[in-house]
Amino acid sequence: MAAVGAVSALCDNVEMATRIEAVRGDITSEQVDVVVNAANPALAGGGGVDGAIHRAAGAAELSAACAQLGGCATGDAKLTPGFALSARWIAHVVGPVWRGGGEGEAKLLASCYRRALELADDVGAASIAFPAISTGVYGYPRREAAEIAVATLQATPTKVALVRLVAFDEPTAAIYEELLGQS
Ligand code: AR6
Repeated sequence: MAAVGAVSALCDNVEMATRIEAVRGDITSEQVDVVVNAANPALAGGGGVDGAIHRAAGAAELSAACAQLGGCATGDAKLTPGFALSARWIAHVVGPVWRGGGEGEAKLLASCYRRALELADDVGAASIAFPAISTGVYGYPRREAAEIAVATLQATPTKVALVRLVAFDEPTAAIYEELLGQS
């Protein structure tokens, strides 16, 4: 799917000069240094964006790399090469399963965005693309998740110059655009 309706806004943290853009499309096509994957704690692959990334990166190689990592806690992130993706790296994050909002879901979701940025900084990445973590199979309401994504990315110091929020569906894209002050 082609990216349409690109919007952007400068991060609040202007001295970091981090640009946050929302785009609609398939994250596996992103031309960035780091693609973020919405994985599961076993890093075992799955459906949704995880399945798409495994297929595009090369399922055999990526699964073998993931198997070396010993899983990943909810709210944390782990890095593998991007293999056949244009991206050099994949940051596998594990978002929280939505259980009504009273079980620390917001903090865990924010942690995913922070940890992925930290790993991107560790490898000197200039650009990173995020899917709407937890808003598919894991059931996080898309508006609440988007608010956490944007607020966390705006508040987290990073050397990453470009952050792309990749929405797979139009309602998510519209929420990102609204939150970033674009139309
Ligand atoms: N590009 C960008 N976004 C996508 C793509 C794509 N190619 N495909 C789906 N999305 P989900 P979760 C969107 O379910 O909720 C997996 O089985 C999708 O529309 O992929 O964090 C894992 O292995 C939604 O907005 O991730 C875990 O078991 C967003 O990506 C579990 O699902 C996230 O949906 C993780 O669930």
